[in-house]
Amino acid sequence: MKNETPVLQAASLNPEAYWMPFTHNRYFKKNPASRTLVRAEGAYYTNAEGKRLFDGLSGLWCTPLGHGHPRIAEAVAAQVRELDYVPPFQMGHPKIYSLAARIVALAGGGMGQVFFANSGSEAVDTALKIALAYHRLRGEPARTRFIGRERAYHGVGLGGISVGGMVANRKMFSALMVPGTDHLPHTYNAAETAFTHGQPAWGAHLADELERIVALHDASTVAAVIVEPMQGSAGVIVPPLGYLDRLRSICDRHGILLIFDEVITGFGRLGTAFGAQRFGVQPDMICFAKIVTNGVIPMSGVIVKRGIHDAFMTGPEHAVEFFHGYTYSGHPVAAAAAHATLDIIGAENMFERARALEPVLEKAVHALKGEPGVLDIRSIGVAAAFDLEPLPGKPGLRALQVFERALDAGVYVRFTGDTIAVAPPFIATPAEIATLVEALRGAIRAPH
Ligand code: PXG
Repeated sequence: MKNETPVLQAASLNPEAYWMPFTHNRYFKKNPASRTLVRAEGAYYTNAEGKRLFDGLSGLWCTPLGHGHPRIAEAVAAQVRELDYVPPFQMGHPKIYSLAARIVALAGGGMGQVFFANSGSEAVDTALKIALAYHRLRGEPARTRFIGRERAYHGVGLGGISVGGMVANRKMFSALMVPGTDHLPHTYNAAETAFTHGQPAWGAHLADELERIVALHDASTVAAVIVEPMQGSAGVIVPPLGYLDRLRSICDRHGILLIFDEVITGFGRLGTAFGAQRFGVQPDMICFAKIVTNGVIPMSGVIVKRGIHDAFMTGPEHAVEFFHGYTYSGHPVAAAAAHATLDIIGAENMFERARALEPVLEKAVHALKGEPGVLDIRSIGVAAAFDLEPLPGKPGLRALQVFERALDAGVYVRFTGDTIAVAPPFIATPAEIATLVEALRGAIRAPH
């Protein structure tokens, strides 16, 4: 009986009215059943054909504790009954106070406050606005420029695409870009770093480009530098050894804020609470989202150094200090999901499990070296990616084929361009990692 439900649903699927984000809509809608998910439990999805799929990407990098965790489910249900919504402007609720304190404590390093939003994109745009206002409040209103990086993904807000570095996400919208942004070069160089395990030894010098960019515009015009400590969407581009430290010292030298966009790396993906800790570099602000609620309820935020927050706390006490926020900032149901997520991370030693899984994933995925068309393999934490040689004249098709064959073999992964990325849940077993990678090996080897 239980198995019949998905099959019945498959027959009646009609996604016509649904405009899908970041998806080849027409291709998808020709055959939606295998990619329509109807159930999730632990590390597995079930699709509308009734097939179980290992969740090789933790949803979209966001569900590492596994799906349907009873503790989160109960916390959410109880919160809906007790206090389902609180207006965040001029009102508050206890769970968001304690959540902010927990997140500040996890971040350490002089962080003092959290400003909540709902998506990574909103967190990024919030951080950029904080940076601008901060400099203005401190009497340096000319500091208006932002410096992002090539290949960066900072979401789809107008600020995020301006500092982002993905051409396809920017080219249609150039008229809306935040003026005055500039970009660091990305750190990817296959000739120097292909098949590196973890952080490449080559590339720290690319941080010195920041000196050049700052000199070009003059430091007095630069508000902030924003980078993902590890570029996730671009295909797990791992920072070269010493690179982030150099960015930090250049920012310090010129009074520029350093923002880490930790939407993917926050809350354990690299085996530490934040990438800042993994790489030993302290930013001035951290953007987070995704894992903070194990993906169950949308929530994001910006963690700021106490000094940044305090710069806003001027003027009459009855006046609003920062004209920014969202209807769902600090939503109580999201706060309940986040508390439960942090409880589970503590009770089930999830950061330790992520650290234990790192060498397992690294070894398994690097064993794909030598398979046909595999040009590079990268890995760090519980994340890895490999690049495939594009089919002649058909960029992207090869990775799509690998993705589809992997689905047939019972594993869900991410494809983008001709890159395949995996970010399995922290609850995955070594046997499941082996199955994931062997399914990918079969998918790579199959003729196209
Ligand atoms: N910053 C970073 C670093 C991200 O990875 C965002 C901001 C935007 O978050 P929202 O919640 O607005 O989507 C992200 C999102 C992928 C992939 O395939 C990654 C993301 C989203 C979709 C796909 O790698 N990260």
